[in-house]
Amino acid sequence: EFVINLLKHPTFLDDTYTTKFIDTTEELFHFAKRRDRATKILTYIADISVNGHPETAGRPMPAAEARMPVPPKPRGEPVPGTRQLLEERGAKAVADWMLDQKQLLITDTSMRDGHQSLLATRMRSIDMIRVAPSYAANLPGLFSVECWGGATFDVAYRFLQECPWQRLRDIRTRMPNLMTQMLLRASNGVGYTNYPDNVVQAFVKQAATTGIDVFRVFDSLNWVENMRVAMDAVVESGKICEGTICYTGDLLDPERSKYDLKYYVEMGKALKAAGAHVLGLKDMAGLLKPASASLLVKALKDEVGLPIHFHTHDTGGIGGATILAAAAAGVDAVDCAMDALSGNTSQPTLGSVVEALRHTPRDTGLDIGAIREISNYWETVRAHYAAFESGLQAPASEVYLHEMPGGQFTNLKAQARSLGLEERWHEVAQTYAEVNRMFGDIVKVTPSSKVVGDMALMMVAQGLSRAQVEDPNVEVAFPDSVVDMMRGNLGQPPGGWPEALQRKILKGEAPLTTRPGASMEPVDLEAVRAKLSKDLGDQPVDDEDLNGYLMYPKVFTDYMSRHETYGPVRTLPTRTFFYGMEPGDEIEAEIDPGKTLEIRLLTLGETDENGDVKVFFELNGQPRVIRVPNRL
Ligand code: BTN
Ligand code: 3PY
Ligand code: ZN
Repeated sequence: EFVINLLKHPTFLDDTYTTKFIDTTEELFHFAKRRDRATKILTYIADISVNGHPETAGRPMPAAEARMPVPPKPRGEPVPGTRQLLEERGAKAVADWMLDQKQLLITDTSMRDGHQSLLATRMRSIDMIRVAPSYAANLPGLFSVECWGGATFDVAYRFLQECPWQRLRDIRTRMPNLMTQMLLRASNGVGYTNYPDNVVQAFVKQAATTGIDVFRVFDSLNWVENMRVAMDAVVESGKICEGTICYTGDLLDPERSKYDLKYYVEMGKALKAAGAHVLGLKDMAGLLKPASASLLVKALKDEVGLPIHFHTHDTGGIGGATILAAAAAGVDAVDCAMDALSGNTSQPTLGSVVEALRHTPRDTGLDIGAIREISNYWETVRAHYAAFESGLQAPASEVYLHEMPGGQFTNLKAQARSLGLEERWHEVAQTYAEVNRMFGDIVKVTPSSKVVGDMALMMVAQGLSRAQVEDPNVEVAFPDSVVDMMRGNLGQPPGGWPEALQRKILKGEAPLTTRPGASMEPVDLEAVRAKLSKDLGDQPVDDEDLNGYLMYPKVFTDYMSRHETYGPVRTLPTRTFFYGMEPGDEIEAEIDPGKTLEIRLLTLGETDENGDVKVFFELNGQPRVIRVPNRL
């Protein structure tokens, strides 16, 4: 009956259907057994209300008085911004325009790196989508809004039970004048491993179609050779290719001459030759010191000639000073996070950078009142994510020892906690630094940073020293990720891998020294689509779903099967999503534009002899009872 309803539906006949169409077209489900979306959502709320959400169990709760976040009122219609420049004149014109600007251009990272670095990437789409119109109307002078990519892609499917593509589409339509920006791990896509070239190409094409304007492309070992496929795909899409240098080490330290000015300038030139419109300078750990920023930015400006977009983290507490030094040296654009999502392992504070530059030649021209209003919104949003706060109390100079990326720091700390190593955190940090030296002093950023972290945790847990690990006579069981990296599967670092250690780890196996993608067969995309469609019970699979599956097969199909049970839970308020409802609570969920469910939880029954609980709701004024198992 479902199939017949589908075949008869005008949109299906139209040929514009997708799996989202099925999800959002309720009349298809008007037949026996298949539960409607409202029932699915009530089932989710009932389950969470009875059993709690597995991710927030035992974690701090939001304050009882945490209010529903209210976005600032958009002040009129959005005026044209960078997005129109890109649409009308193209990527090269945007780059030329950047070079012509006197003001420092600002990217807001709150919707990606901000929460990735402070709240374990757990921010839900609804909290972003609701404020997007305020960004468009009140801050039309922003250079871009980083809102996609990095870790947000798999976390959306895996932990938030929502579709990352839908998030992008919803943000894009509500911010028609601002460029959206994503972080792309070159051949590693938005994953942790090297994908076949045609998978990377398909992913970039889809991201551009769904709504990304600026692609920041980096490689976790700074290997330009391994960035070309992704960069070419971005250029081909007509969007902005920000070819990116990852900064590591210490530019002024004569003892660490591997990453010196010459190294970065050469890489900048190679990225320009590879087609970059903009040169990204990505200081993922927050290691670039103000004096080094002056030198580096000047050298890159003079010798490469592309506009430079600088990204840093405030982990050590002087990120703002580095931004000001970079601005004085002529950097074109910088990343900041809105005040309430800034500082510590996140980006420096947007409002404070704007204030610091006011009435100077680099005055950003951004409206500080609008910034404060949006930051106040983020402050109330953040209160609902108390469960995901890291507890980090202060910035620390220890970052110059361990060199962990801001996005990894709190994650690794949580991993250490789960292994019972929390008390020994500073030892983990010290060991992380030693592993880096042992691996030959490499760039540490996803996924290479994860490999260094895995090795460090293993050494601390097993009490192994660097000398023991390097000793050919001591048997060591290396983590899989370490073996994989030494095999050459993440590519080559400058100067290659330390040979003796690599030999010990590979036990005689010959490593790959060429680009991993060059020896991977292309994936037969239509065959994968057909198989996925079959696995999903003959649902049509659109390009977005196909690309989600290609990045993360199991994460995607798990998401789809939970979606079948719980429906569009992305539309629930964040407090309800993580904590359910209490008797007397009333919420709204807009499951389609203009179609809103009004949900009241009346009461929770006793657990019956089967271990089930009846939960009594009112749905749009009508009584509904949902039975869920009590698993506590
Ligand atoms: C997630 O992916 O972790 C969040 C989505 C739902 C998990 C559901 S919530 C109700 C039920 N209880 C659990 O412990 N898991 C599922
Ligand atoms: C990511 O790849 O997710 C990062 O944030 C790297 O800095
Ligand atoms: Zn970052």
